[in-house]
Amino acid sequence: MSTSTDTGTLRIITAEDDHLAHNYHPLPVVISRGEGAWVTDVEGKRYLDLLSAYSALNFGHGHPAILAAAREQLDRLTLTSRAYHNDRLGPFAAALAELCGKDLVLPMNTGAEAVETGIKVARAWAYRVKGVAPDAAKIVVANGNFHGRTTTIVGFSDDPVAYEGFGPYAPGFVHVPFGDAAAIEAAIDESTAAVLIEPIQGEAGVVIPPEGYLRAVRELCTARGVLFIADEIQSGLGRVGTTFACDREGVVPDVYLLGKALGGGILPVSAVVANRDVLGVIRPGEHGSTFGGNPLAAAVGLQVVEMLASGEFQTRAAALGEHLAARLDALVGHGVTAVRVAGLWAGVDIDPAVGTGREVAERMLARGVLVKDTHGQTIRLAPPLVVRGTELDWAVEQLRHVLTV
Ligand code: IF1
Repeated sequence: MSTSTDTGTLRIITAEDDHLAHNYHPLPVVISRGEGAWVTDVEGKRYLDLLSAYSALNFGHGHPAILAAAREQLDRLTLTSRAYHNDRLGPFAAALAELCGKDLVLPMNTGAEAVETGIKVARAWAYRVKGVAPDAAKIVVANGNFHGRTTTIVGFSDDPVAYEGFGPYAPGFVHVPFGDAAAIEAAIDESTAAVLIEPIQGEAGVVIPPEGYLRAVRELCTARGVLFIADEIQSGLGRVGTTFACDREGVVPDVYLLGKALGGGILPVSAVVANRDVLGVIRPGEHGSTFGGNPLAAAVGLQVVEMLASGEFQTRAAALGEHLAARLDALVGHGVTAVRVAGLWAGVDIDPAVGTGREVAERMLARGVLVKDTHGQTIRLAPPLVVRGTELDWAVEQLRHVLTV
């Protein structure tokens, strides 16, 4: 970040105040270009991007194969609405269904739309297949969850910053502690439609459940006739060293909620993926969106799925994640109180004696590294999966420095 008073950075940030709602508190940097794991600001300063737009940039800024797919489609056809077929959606749906080992795909745009769609599908399945009494379906959710920003979703958040002032809230959600399968077992009853969890909680600070938790949830849902819905919008698509975070325990949920990186870092692409006995409950005209399944999204999404099919990004994330974990672990007791790492995804808890997560993020910004704080003392690291080991080493070295100021 430049320190001069009349720089492009400060002028642009100041000008934003005239016309931009204050629903964020961004770090004081104005990014203008991106390539791979690096971005450049309006002053020409380069930063290593360790946020990847919250894992929407798993393949880095401007991945050539994804850009090529987007450019080719931009010149052909970008939008038809689902009032008609287009020649890109079918191949995308087939490839994504195969990646997930499922029958059907319902394409949407944002992650929150995928979550809302998952809630509607679970409720419709409960009434039309399971036989739950009308309007009585309940969904078990975890404390510390983050599933998006719609009023329904924030209504089952336990973070006051997310829900306060946005009531009244949709009923039908039951809260349990994250990582406690016995609590889920106790919460399930005859009106339970589904269990909706992030396999690893992102916004909570990369909170990894105890080994065996996902298997226990899978077994419980199977035994009790309840849908296991995995929100893999942030944890999925290579981030944790496997295609999905559920793969870490060899677990297949009934429903995958996908988003973020599915759009290749170019445009919003999300999807709900499940077998026909679940997604088949949705009838024509009951759900959709103007842009859901548009040809441009499908072309980009197909390219992303093809890139994941080989497993190279997952293998890379797993190997580099071990590399990163070893270096972050060495910081524990030296300004860091705890580290959690899954693939190329880390939550680092900062010792309050050093400062807050935001203060560390600001110091890292000054040293050319973009990280994001979450919930006070934690910073989250999520580099693009194309990052190099030497770049991770350099970034951790910058962190070591800012922890000792
Ligand atoms: C913001 C948080 C992360 C998600 C999971 C659904 C969604 C998200 C597991 C909704 C979105 C984003 C939203 C973005 C910041 C970021 C975020 F800090 F908000 F909580 F990553 F942790 N499920 N997460 O992580 O997807 O509708 O945004 O496409 O709202 O500031 P979306």
